[in-house]
Amino acid sequence: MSSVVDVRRDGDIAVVTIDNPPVNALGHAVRSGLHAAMRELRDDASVKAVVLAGAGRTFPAGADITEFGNPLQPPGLGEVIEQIEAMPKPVIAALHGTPLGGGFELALGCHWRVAAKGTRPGLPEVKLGILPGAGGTQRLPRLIGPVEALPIIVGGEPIPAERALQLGAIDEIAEGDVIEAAIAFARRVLAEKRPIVRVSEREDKIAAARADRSAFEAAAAEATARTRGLEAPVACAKAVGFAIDLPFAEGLKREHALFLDLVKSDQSKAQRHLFFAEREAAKVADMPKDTKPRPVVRAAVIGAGTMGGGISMCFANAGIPVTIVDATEEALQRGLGTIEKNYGISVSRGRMSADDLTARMGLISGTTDMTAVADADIIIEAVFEEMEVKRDIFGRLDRIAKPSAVLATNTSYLDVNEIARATGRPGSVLGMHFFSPANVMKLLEIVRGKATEPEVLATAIDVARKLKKVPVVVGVCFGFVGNRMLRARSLESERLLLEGASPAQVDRALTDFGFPMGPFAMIDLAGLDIGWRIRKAMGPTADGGPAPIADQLCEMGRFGQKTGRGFYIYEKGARGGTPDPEVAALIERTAADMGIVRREISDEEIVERLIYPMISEGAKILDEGIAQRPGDIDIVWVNGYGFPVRLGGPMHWADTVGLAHIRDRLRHWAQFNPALQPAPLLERLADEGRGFASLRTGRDKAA
Ligand code: 3H9
Repeated sequence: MSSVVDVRRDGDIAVVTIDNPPVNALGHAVRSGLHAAMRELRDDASVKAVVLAGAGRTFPAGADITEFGNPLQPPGLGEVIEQIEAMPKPVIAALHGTPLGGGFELALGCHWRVAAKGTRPGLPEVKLGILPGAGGTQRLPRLIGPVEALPIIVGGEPIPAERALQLGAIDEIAEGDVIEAAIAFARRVLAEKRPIVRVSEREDKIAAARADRSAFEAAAAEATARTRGLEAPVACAKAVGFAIDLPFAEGLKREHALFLDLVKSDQSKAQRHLFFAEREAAKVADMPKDTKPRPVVRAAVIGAGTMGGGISMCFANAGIPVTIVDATEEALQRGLGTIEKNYGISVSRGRMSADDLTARMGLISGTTDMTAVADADIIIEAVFEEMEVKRDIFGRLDRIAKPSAVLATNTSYLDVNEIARATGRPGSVLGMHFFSPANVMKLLEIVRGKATEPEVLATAIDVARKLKKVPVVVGVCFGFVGNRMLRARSLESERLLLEGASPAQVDRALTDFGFPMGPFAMIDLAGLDIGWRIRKAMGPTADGGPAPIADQLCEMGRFGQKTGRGFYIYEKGARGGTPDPEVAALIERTAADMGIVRREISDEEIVERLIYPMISEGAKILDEGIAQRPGDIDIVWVNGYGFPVRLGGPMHWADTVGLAHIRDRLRHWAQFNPALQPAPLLERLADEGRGFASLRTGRDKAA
């Protein structure tokens, strides 16, 4: 018997259990184990029905992604599923956990599906740049209807068991143990002599779409309207169309052909890289294996401003009570008011119920009395960026907080070690750098100080997961990973203006590249005054280097969207900004004053000069150990700054482009600006013909 597929008997019912931790992925051993077990059970006359289940935390969560890219070892998953569907005796899937991708496809090949409470089935393949390639795009539409199947396949989000039941994707939600419930279901099927239901033979749910495709077409257009250059969502919709237009066997063939094309594509490689990189980014190589996070049942946030408010919302959303402390009653009330208003918007858009709003506001309390944080397990400081203010706060927290509390700062560039030294317990201090708006953005840079204890780090990572963030552990330096690389980009973006580009051209080159927003639209949104104040306080190289245009705009009171003017003009009610001739004239004048002769600049040059320096900075960050792996940098940029997912992040993309090419182009630009000299690590890897991926310490899973 296979070591990953167990068969036991319960009277005349056979229970087949897949046991391949951690998520019962359907790798070669599982597929061949299933294949052999099903053949035996088919031929065993004493077996009247079969229950198929997963051991441990879930029914299979999909094909084994680590096998992608290597030649397939038979039997293929599609073959195993067809074999199960063809069984002459009832096969009932007993689902629990997250039956995803190939796991859900396996369940669709069974004749009935019983699910435990809380099961979340789905077809998330699209997020890996592929489509369900083991019959999912052909069976799900036949089971629940193509219009209903479409968003599940194109969107990739798992659905709650209740919704799956409503749609007919599952047949029963079990009250108690799901395997027992599935066995009882099988006995009922046998007693009632119910005919076996093979989804591939069902036509009833696709008949309407066959007669009139218009509802499906409209749903497909809506589902693929905002795909940002991704191929997989379009292929998913196309494959669902095959279910309507083609006989099952033909549709299956076409689905598989699309799957094979996608799995080879650069986009899918990039997305699979991001899948594994996201899981690795929170792992700390030198953390002792037995490190346990401390329990966090109560949180506190210092500062009721935009960041503090957003962070507090994250805790309330996760069901963790949070106390906000601000110096004045007025600031506190304003902050609490903003939070309530933000939740109100969610309610009015139907994303949240009024009861939820009451419940979440009930978890948030405010005070001007710092001693209220005494019982908090984690305290996050989110006041403005001034070292002295932060040191003062941490000194006070040190006297008030309980000994086991984690003390975190949300600074975006200040020295976490220096902040830690303001306390008598630097081991309890670290950075938790949220991105704005904190209640929306997924990224969380967890900044490990020199003294941060492993347990404290583990607690921050655990809290990040509870807040549904994507944590990336980074080291201390100016701007950490994200803002330090952004700085390399900002430095060049103003130079491009002076040399001949317009803000609109620079922004368009980057949105064409795949960013949701260009650098100047982004500064206008964030406010030009932030960088201006930093440059004034810390010298012109502090924030993105000298910025003569931005500085002059600020002196004119043009702080961006909030003042209606920045690099662009913002008319009331208009969505984006429009170019401003006054800004164009200012740029020309400044260039002339600086003796710069303006010239035609190509979009290609813009991309090279904005993104290659970021990559070079990324190489320095790796060399210094600020980031542990190139994939960590990719996760920061994809989740915090909108780097296009289809390119897999800056470091992965750099490998695709080729490091030798990037080195050569940076050397070329360095003739005009020595700061663009390629980083030593980039030089070395390029000389050796290697990519950043070769630096990975873990096994190269996503290859
Ligand atoms: C597919 O099915 C294609 C078919 O349509 C067609 C075939 C022909 N394979 O996320 P976690 C690892 S495509 C290999 O930390 P959680 C993961 O790397 C697949 N490994 O746990 C991690 O390893 P490590 C469609 C996998 O509880 C460990 O398991 N399915 C796979 O937060 C724990 O994972 C999907 O896209 C896999 N399929 O979340 C589902 N899945 O410990 C992908 C996980 O070494 N998986 N691992 O870092 C998920 O979404 C989440 O892992 C899941 C659990 C929700 C299941």
